[in-house]
Amino acid sequence: MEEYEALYNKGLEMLKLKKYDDAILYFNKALELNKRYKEAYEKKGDALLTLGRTDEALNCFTVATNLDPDYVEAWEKKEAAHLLRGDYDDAIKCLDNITRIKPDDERAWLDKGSLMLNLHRFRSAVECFDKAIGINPNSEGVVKKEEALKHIGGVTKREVTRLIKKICILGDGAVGKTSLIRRYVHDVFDDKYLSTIGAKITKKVITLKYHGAKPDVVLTFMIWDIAGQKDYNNVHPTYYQGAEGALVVCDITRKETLESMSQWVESLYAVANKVPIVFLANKSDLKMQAAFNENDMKNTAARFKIPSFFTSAKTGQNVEEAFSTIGRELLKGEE
Ligand code: G3D
Ligand code: MG
Repeated sequence: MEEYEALYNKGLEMLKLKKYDDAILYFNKALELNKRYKEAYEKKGDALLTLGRTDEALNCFTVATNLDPDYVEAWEKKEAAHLLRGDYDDAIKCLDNITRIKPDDERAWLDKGSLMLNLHRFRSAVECFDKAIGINPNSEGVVKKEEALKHIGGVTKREVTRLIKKICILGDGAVGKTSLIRRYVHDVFDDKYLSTIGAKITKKVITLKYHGAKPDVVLTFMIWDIAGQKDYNNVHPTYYQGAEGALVVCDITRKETLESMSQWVESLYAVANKVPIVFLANKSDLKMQAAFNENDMKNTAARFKIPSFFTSAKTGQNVEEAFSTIGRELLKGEE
């Protein structure tokens, strides 16, 4: 093995241990020995992104895509970084490259179409969905295209406000955090970002309609899933940095998961001030095995003046409501 590869592997190990600064040092050393080491740029970008150093991360991904214009993972991460900054046009340029590299990938066209749809670029959205349908006639692009076509012709384009918000999903292990995100984000499911560092960012764009009373709001959630951390003592503070809201989840079949909710709140508040939170008592489909009741949940939530829901990632109960509630709470800060 070449020395730069050994250094790169060291960097990967540091990422796994969540020692992001050390990881960056190793990637830098590897890059000193091999200036064209695109993987090292990409992984260094991951570490920087986790540390909230989005601009520097963006530089790394840009170097990686310059070194290899067909480096699809780097384009995908660059897209995520642009979305974090709210640079939609730059994100679209990344998607253009992804569909150039993978012209037969239905998912890539659906992703691009969904972003276009949410940006109210309906004609471009239709073109993307047509591509997806060309690859797979039963594609979900069929329904999406209908949706885009409804807006073309007749409908005057309304003004919209665009916002991007980072939210974290917290709670003890196995309460259903990842399942809730999967249930919620069924259309655009991008869980490939940052898989090397035990965090996943999933994006979801929603439109909050005000029926002409004021501009509609296109809200992009960047949902950070705290993967692999079993309790609040093990979470790296960078996960919380820049978070503007959170969902704190417990499992109705295990009372101890309810009891640790306040600690999750405290550990978030310590880094991200008093951002809006919604409490979720998940697995509500398992009523027979419930270890606490609605009052216990309300009491815990009332202590922090936090809204609460009983949800089920399995049946979908209250999942949309939970996310739209945190969405509306986030917007209160904008008005
Ligand atoms: P986590 O991300 O909080 O660690 P996961 O939790 O989303 O990985 O879920 C942990 C387990 O709980 C999974 O079971 C998942 O299927 C299950 N689960 C999540 N939400 C619900 C729910 O609402 N109802 C029921 N009945 N089960 C749920 P496995 O067996 O795959 O580990
Ligand atoms: Mg999980």
